[in-house]
Amino acid sequence: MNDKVTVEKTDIPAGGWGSAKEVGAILLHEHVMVKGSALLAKQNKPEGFACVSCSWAKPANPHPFEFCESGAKATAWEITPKKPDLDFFDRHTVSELERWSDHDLEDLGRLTEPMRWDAASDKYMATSWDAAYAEIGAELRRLDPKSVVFYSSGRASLETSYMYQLLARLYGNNNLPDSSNMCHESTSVALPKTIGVACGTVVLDDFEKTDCIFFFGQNVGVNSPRMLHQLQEARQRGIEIITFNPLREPGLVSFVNPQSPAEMLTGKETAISTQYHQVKAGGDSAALMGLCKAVLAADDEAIAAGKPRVLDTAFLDQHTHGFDAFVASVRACGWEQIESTSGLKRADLEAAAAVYVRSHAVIGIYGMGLTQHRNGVQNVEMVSNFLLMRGNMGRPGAGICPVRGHSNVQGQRTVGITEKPELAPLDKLAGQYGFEPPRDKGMNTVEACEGILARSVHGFVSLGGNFVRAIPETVLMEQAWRELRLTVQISTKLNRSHLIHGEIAYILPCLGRIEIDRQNGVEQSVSVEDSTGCMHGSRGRAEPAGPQLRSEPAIVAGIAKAALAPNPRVDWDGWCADYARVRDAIEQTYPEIFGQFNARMWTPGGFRKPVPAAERIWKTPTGKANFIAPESLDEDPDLKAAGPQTLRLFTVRSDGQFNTTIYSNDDRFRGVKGSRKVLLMARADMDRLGLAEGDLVTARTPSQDGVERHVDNLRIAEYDIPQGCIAGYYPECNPLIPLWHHAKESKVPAAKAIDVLLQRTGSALAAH
Ligand SMILES: Nc1nc2c(c(=O)[nH]1)N[C@H]1C(S)=C(S)[C@@H](COP(=O)(O)OP(=O)(O)OC[C@H]3O[C@@H](n4cnc5c(=O)[nH]c(N)nc54)[C@H](O)[C@@H]3O)O[C@H]1N2
Ligand SMILES: Nc1nc2c(c(=O)[nH]1)N[C@H]1C(S)=C(S)[C@@H](COP(=O)(O)OP(=O)(O)OC[C@H]3O[C@@H](n4cnc5c(=O)[nH]c(N)nc54)[C@H](O)[C@@H]3O)O[C@H]1N2
Ligand SMILES: [Mo]
Repeated sequence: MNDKVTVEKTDIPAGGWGSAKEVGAILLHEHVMVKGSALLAKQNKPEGFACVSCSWAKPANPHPFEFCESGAKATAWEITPKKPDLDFFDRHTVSELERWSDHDLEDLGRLTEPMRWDAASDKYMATSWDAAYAEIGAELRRLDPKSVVFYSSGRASLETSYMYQLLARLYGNNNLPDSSNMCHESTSVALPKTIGVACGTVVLDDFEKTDCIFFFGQNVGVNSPRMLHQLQEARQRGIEIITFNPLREPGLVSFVNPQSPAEMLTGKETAISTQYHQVKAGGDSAALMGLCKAVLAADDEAIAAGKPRVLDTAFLDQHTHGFDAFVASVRACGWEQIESTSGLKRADLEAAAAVYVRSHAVIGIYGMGLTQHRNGVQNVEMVSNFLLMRGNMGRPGAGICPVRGHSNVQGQRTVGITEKPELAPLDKLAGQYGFEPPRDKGMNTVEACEGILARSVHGFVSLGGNFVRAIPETVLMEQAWRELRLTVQISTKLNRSHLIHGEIAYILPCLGRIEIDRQNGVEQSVSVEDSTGCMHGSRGRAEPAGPQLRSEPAIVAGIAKAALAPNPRVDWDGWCADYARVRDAIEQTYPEIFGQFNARMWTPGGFRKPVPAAERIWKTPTGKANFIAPESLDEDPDLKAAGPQTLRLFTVRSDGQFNTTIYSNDDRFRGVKGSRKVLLMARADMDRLGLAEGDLVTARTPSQDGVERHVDNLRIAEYDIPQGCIAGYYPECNPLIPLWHHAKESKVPAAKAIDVLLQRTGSALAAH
């Protein structure tokens, strides 16, 4: 149990010696000291491999070591020589492994043989690739295509993802949920409405030209640390960075560049945020409303004083739609409501707005703190509204910058992984491959879960990821998942989605992106899209973890050939023999984005896809950039709080994890050591609820639907966090999230605002 947990007050900067030490420690833990450090030098470099951690942009002129602590951990984790020994799966039943922790499962190392679950012994047993494909193909042919889901986690390359969406569509559905359904789907719904693109408008160059950065709900020091270089450079130019986050995240407070010898020796920190606003979880729409209100007030004053306008009226007239209605809603909203919903003071919001007003070019950056809310789509629309007021969109140094998660999550969407038929070039695919693609809407992540709960989904194929652990509603979902007829997991490491499994269950182990992918003796490369819409080539550099491993494209092709009738226009074997041919096919489907794909894929800094909003071309129904007035500032209009005892839980990541992959139980930056079953809580709430540091509690979601949702044995730790809010770790707290508790429109599970009640089950003293 977690009785050794400690929480220390930390004020450590991101980077610095702590970071260098962590890189050394993980290389050592994974036994890859020499191999690892040589490989890290190739990370995010031309002719090297694209990091498998985050999707932050890769500069044309990389730093000598264009990697970070998090990227080094992800690399070491993938290239580890550890693997389960030969009879491991013979010694352990699957039911027994279910009791293992997420960390211990993945810490077994790389899976190297295809395996099939054996019902009689309840064990995974090695099988051959041919036998696996044959049975999976036969089952898929037996199942109703509408009852099968093809999930992908955002790591797979553009080549694999393109082949995978084609597999689903040739098979007969658009059931292509993606990890982005739990992530930035709120962005992909909001931005097409406001500015006519589904992605950000900012590129690295804009960081050199910006005057001011607003930063909402993204933990840069842990989740996209390479961006700290841009932020540090901006700060050294005197640029203000204004942050909204309920926690004072060290990476957003200060940074010591581990790649600068001078800084490392002197310990000289760069302060990152110049203003830090500890907004309540779910309070961002209100905070942004306050910012917009203050901008309008400044404009009113300018008019009254006969000074130049604060609003960019020329831009507003020429380029936008809906501004008057938006202004009316801002004027109608009172400061009292803004203050109580955001938890911030009017004067503080006015101070932030004052910086905005005097800046010429502003970037708005955000992450999961905005998207994973009931109002997730509206939160993104509010950032867009705020930027548009002064024309901060589509000009140098200005724009919107959603920080995507997985290293190719944005790219998967670009090449057709989507459940929305209108977003895929179905006519093009029909012509190119001579078939009639399904035109009906497929299932996204939440809808796939609903289908599994309703027992109408029977087959589930996963291209990477750990679906069962990443989704909400853990208890009901795990029960229903076991009733699936077929589960197929294309994976690198053992995880919970393999142990909770269907009647026929396969694990198909694949090469990771860092490994050399040889097809017929020829080394292949793949490509990915970064957060700023730039495409990069990636070539594996490490020897594969085992001779039996197959590449992701080969596995997708293997399943396709076994499940589908032959189609002379789809040359699965030819594609696998030479991935350049897949890129040619991608180019044929998307000529505007991927023209000269093979020739351009090694462009330093990547080649960018067209982003019309970056040129002030608005591909919206109005032909303009649209202001959208918020519907409600209340984060959870339909969740009736169970009274003053209710706390709002938001789930976060630590530096010791990559999503459901848990490297360690420590959260170095937040000072939590020894356990992840911790709830961070304000002193005032502890006093109010009679809880002490170290107390054990059960967290429970106030039930409206008769479903019991709880997590036991969480330990209370005092923390600097807004009153009424508590923070816990993802995925440990996922059993608390009801499936229906998701963002309106985008259906992103609202993992950043979950109402919970706490019940004390043990005291601090009893534990020691
Ligand atoms: N090392 C590492 N890197 C990663 C990942 C990883 O797990 N580990 N995951 C990858 C993936 S898939 C993704 S999507 C990204 C995720 O990267 P982020 O977007 O940074 O996601 P989180 O860590 O979930 O939390 C984001 C931040 O939001 C804050 N927050 C919570 N609620 C609110 C709120 O209501 N308002 C505001 N303003 N802030 C809030 C939290 O305090 C936290 O600092 O990172 C990617 N990179
Ligand atoms: N409560 C809560 N829930 C959340 C979130 C949150 O903030 N809070 N965040 C959400 C977000 S943003 C996301 S993106 C999802 C993440 O959901 P997923 O993307 O589904 O999960 P991961 O944990 O990234 O998947 C880890 C597994 O991927 C496999 N893998 C690793 N590398 C490779 C590879 O190269 N190829 C293949 N085929 N497999 C590989 C390994 O087997 C590993 O066990 O979780 C979501 N869930
Ligand atoms: Mo994500």
